[in-house]
Amino acid sequence: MQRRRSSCLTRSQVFCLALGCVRAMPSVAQGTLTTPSILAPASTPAKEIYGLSLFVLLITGTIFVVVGGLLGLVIIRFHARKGDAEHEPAQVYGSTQVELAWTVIPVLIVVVLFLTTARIIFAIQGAPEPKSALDVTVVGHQFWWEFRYPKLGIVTANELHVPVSTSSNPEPTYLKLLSADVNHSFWVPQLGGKTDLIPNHPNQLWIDPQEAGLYRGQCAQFCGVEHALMLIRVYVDTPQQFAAWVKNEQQPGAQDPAVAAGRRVFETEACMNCHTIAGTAAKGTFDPDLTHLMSRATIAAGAAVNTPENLHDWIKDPNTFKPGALMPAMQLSNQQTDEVVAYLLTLH
Ligand code: HEC
Ligand SMILES: [Cu+2]
Repeated sequence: MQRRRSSCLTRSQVFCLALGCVRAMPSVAQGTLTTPSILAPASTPAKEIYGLSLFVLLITGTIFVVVGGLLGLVIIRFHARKGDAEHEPAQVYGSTQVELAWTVIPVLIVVVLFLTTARIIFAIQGAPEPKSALDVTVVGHQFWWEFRYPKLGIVTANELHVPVSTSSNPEPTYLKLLSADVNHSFWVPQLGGKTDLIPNHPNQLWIDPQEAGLYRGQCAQFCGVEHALMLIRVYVDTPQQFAAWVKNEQQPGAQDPAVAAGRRVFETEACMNCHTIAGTAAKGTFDPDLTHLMSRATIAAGAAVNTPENLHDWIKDPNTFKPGALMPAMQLSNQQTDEVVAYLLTLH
């Protein structure tokens, strides 16, 4: 069981941080993973942004080579040599042609960069939402994600499921971004650009992942103590997988009489003031919906793998693997903790 990530970074990880990619960063709950790199886009907006960054790199790279080359040439060819007369070279002042050239050329370059960037921003933001699109409302919370599917009647947390969107069967997902508290930022590098979740200012983001798989991301806006463990997992499902997931999520919570003791703990120890389990008296909407807790691979926004031991440790004291998490340590006895975990384990 991996509890805390190592605090020292390797040189490649520091390099990655500097580049803004989460590439070789350590992560719990690995499984089958794609690399969360901006260099491997898998959805139209991410591809457009990647293309734009290559274009900008090409232009700025060319400027670097030309300026650096000229500088090198001048240093080598015209440096002072032994025996040179000790007087200043001819001073040229006020050449209209030179001044025009170094004003007009940079202005043209900036205009080109501005127009290409603006074109891509408008093309992405202005893309009309097709009828086949899936709507999801994303609510950022300190330090986890709420995902609501209004048309499907589903509420879940931290692990977003969306269908794959192919050219023959386009099914993009439109995310409405809200915040319950402070500013957050939704960023799954392979699927789209960073977009902020701002209180009282709904934002929108769309993705159309073209290959099934698991895509990772994280909150990209400092939002408080545990910001670093506010991870995102996007499961891009095949149509069959997605239909099966939707069907399961639409069921009410399990009602297994064998775990009635645990359910009682849940309903009497304040858990239900914060959490919902559909089909029971637990209707708290402040914190993650637990109706289908066991359908998730991780808990606490990717901070730990969803195992019985980790659930136990989490309920004993959430600070064990997520210092600063806003769930209180509930001071349950060991027996109560075991009972409530046994109950949670039935919530498939
Ligand atoms: C004051 C509100 C509050 C109470 C009371 C509370 N929780 Fe939580 N719970 C939270 C918050 C907030 C999170 C999300 C923390 C995070 O990921 O940063 C959470 C997360 C969880 C998770 C992980 C869910 C997921 O998918 O990540 C489980 C399981 C859980 N709580 C179980 C319980 C149980 C069992 C009790 C009662 C013994 C309980 N909680 C009481 C606020 C609460
Ligand atoms: Cu955040």
